[in-house]
Amino acid sequence: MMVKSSFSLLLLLLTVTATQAQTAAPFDISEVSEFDEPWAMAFLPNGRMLVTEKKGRLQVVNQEGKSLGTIRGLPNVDYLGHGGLGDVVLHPNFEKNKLVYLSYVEGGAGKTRGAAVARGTLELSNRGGTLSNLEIIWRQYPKMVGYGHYGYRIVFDDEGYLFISSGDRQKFTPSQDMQSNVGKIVRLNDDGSIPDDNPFVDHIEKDAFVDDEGVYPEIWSVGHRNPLGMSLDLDGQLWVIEMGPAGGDELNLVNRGANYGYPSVSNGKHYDGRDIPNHDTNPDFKKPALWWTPVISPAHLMAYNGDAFPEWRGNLFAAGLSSRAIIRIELDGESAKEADRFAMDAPIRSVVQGPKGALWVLEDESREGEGRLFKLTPKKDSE
Ligand SMILES: [Ca+2]
Repeated sequence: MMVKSSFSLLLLLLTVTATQAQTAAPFDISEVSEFDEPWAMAFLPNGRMLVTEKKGRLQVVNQEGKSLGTIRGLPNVDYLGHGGLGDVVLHPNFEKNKLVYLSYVEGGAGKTRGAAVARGTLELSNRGGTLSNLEIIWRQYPKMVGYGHYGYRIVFDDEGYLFISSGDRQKFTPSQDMQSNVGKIVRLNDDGSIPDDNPFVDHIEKDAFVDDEGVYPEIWSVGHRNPLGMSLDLDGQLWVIEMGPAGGDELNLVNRGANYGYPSVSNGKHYDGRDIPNHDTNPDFKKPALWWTPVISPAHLMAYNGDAFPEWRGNLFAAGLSSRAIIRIELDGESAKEADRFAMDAPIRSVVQGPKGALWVLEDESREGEGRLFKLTPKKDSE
């Protein structure tokens, strides 16, 4: 009897909780499709989507969720741990040049591996398509043993420069090492060459990969941990969201040449319990605009400018893994605050704005590798 009433109470509580979560979110959720460990997605001009799967498959999908085939001609992907096939981004001038950029993990000597970015020319067909003229335009250096913290998000800015987030490979100190591009944000021209006005480019001979002082001229900012989300806001400012250690997830406004402090400072602790000084202790390091303890485990970042949710224009949306949520962030110049946390009851890998302003959301691999694709549209109900 006791057990039964407790069970009823639990059911009631669960129902109330679920109802509250749904009432709080001003959208309806429809399940569109399902993928094998999906990681990223990009909309094509024709309204179809490219969806990456970590094991190395790039699918073409229509808005009803039907797979129209896969893209052939992809680079060899080293699939293990956090890594495999990662981000997919269209060149800003895609309609003319058909260039698609992919990030992925590349195996090296021994058991080393590292992130890489390649681009190729996309030709679509009835059964998917092909990527030709594949060229690798960037590599993490040096390659390292281990299979975590690649980062490897790709963003183009309004001037056509290419930013890549490069995670610390769970090795800590490379994030402050100027002879490595690990734990950095890098800035490149669209062909992988180095812009003349990068912050650490002063002394290099043109086209040299490393300058006289060993500083990597591709580096744009320093001291990042695992920057899994990166986005421009509607004013053209670059934001990066990164997982902290135990505590201290960060949203950072990325400034040219700035140092974000990892592993010298963090608002979290090391997993083994050792303390890390807070950002406040050292003014040489730029503090996060927003940080989270307990962590949200951010996996993606997107700025919204659509019509479906006009009140959200200019907001950032973060995908939350351990928080199993979508986090809405309001910006005011260089400051940021969490405005909403929409419970999704699933670890969220990616949030992308679709053609009519709907939010398209990828679930992380959670049920035997499968991750669902959801579409979020304005709530149709009473009112
Ligand atoms: Ca930091």
